[in-house]
Amino acid sequence: MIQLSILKISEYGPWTLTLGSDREHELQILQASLYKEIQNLFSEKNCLVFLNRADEFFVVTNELELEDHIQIQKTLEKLFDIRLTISIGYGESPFEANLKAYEGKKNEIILNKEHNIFGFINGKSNSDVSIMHLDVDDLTSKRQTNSPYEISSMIFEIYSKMSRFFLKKNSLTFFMGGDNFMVIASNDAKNSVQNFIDMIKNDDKISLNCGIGNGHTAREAVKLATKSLDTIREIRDSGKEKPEIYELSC
Ligand SMILES: Nc1nc2c(ncn2[C@@H]2O[C@H](COP(=O)(O)OP(=O)(O)OP(=O)(O)O)[C@@H](O)[C@H]2O)c(=O)[nH]1
Ligand SMILES: [Mg+2]
Repeated sequence: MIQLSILKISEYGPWTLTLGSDREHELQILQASLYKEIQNLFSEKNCLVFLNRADEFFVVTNELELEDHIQIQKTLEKLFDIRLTISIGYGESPFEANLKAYEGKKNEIILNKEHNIFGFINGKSNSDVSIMHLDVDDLTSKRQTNSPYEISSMIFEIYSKMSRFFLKKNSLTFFMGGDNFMVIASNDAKNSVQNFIDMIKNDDKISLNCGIGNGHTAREAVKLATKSLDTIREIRDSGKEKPEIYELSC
């Protein structure tokens, strides 16, 4: 069972207008500061925050209770002028958890009124999460013949395909920076990642490596996914034939 908490800035649109037209730099600074603080607070509790469109945050919050969310909200309320709404959901697949969080907010299922928390809490029961860490094999050599902007365009094209492919498997894909992607994965997604790697190899002539991690908390799963990816690199760099997928469980 995976638990997701979605943090969104409350009434952000109208608030941005109060800053006047010369506001973009301020919004960028606010969004970056918020992200830093939110990642700090949740990672201390063994969660990981995934940045979604810069003003919304998806957090894998396996094993967190309502009280943990209240504590974090209190800290954020002290630090920032703006307020955040938290919608929490859980499910067998990451997409289901996202739907449940969405419904919790839409139907105003209040978990804590004072701190704007809605939805459904799973907490510590039956907590499992799988993360896939995908990365372009040898992006460095592509930089010899492609300019920085061309590389970015290529990366975002892969991101778009990855998001569409894994959404069909009830899974959520996030771009982590550089040539790194993470998928909060269902079993179906893990079972079909070879098909995705083959598709990108055929259509775009790009090789991907995929490390998979399974844990009880997000940080545990992410750590194992990255360790799996690094293991693929170690096998490759030792001169042996590398696997494209490697999986570790706690
Ligand atoms: N988010 C994230 N970014 C990383 C990580 N490791 C490297 N990066 C970023 O990814 C960029 C590309 O680095 P690499 O993937 O190591 O370069 P590469 O030539 O593709 O090498 P291989 O992946 O080993 O084939 C770096 O410049 C960093 O910006 C990571 O674990 N997480
Ligand atoms: Mg790479």
